[in-house]
Amino acid sequence: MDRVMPIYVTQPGMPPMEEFTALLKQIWESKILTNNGPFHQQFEKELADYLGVKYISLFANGTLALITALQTLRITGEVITTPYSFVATTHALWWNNIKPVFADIESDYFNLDPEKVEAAITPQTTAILPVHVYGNPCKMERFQKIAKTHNLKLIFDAAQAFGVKINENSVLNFGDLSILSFHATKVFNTFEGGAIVCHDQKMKERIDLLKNFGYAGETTVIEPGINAKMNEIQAAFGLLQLKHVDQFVAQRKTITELYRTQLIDVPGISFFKDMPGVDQNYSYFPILIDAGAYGKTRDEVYNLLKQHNIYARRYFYPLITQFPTYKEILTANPKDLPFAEKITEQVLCLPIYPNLAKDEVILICELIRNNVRS
Ligand code: T4K
Repeated sequence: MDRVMPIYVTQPGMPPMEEFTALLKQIWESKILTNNGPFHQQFEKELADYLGVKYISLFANGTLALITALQTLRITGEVITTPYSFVATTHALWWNNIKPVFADIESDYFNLDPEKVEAAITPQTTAILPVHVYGNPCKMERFQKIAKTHNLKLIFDAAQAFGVKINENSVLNFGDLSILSFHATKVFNTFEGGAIVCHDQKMKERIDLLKNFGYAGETTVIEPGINAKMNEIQAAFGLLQLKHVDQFVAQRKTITELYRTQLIDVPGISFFKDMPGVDQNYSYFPILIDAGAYGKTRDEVYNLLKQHNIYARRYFYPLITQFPTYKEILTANPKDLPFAEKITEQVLCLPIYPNLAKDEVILICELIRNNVRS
């Protein structure tokens, strides 16, 4: 270990502290801490404008947003989703007593494969839950068509896709609902936080009820909702973050471009190109390590970086289907997920965050370059 300061896979972008303390003062004075307070209302409005969506409902975190999204649409039975995601995607189904059914991912951007989804539909299928992995949009129009043909609901897990647009239209405008995460590790954070995006006022009212115990007035409970509200401190922080997020994304883009130029000719290392027509958010920088061509395995590279106090992460390894919790209850046959099984063994997400220094990126790339067949 030769670095004193560790480099983690990410580090949150933060506004200047004095901007935040000014807002905290207002919270101390008003004593409104939560339950749709003034910062919550303002953030909801400004966030919808920023993202280019009609209706948004703020949440305490992305997992509660996803659990509530499924409740909102009254999903039951079986839902087809991806094994290549953060476990929260499937946990949200589990918490709703819904059986996850897994289909394989595509070879280009590792998102759920629409053709594999269509082949997996049964009479028990009620919905499709794709994920925009690393913020790269999945084939949304294709999924919309499949959902329409088979009369299924469509929820996008857009936890990693804050601000992403395709042909200048937010990815959040597709499907029945989309959820976002504003966790500390995301491009846009409110410490913890999340949201559901929907397309009409009635749906928003239902979501707002469900995240507040199902309360519709002092003495009326419509149905057993949950407490999933965002508080005033998160909302105030979010308002400030909106002023800085464009700069955070621009800094991430610069880092992405530097990685690409530094790693372009390393045998056995590959990475994504920008998707045509897409405004990316550069949330992750995943590389694939082909052990045959590179001469070392992904885990050897992961450990080499660790020895230098650099903490890359294997998002997403293991696959959700490989966790004992799911392995035991699933009917998924690993042979049905050959591409996901391959990618999970090769992927490594390199550090990327707004303040990551150029020389740190170069050091990481030199370690990877010098390690090849050494
Ligand atoms: N769906 C998808 C597709 C998701 O990716 C996620 C979350 C969700 C749903 C659920 O949304 P939330 O309920 O979380 O809002 C992280 C995050 O906890 C998780 O939010 C995220 N996905 C997932 C991909 O990654 P870990 O266990 O890898 O995080 P952790 O604590 O190891 O953090 C990574 C590094 O970041 C640390 O080594 C240091 C740095 N860090 C982390 C935190 C928390 C900081 O510098 N400051 C911090 O406060 O899961």
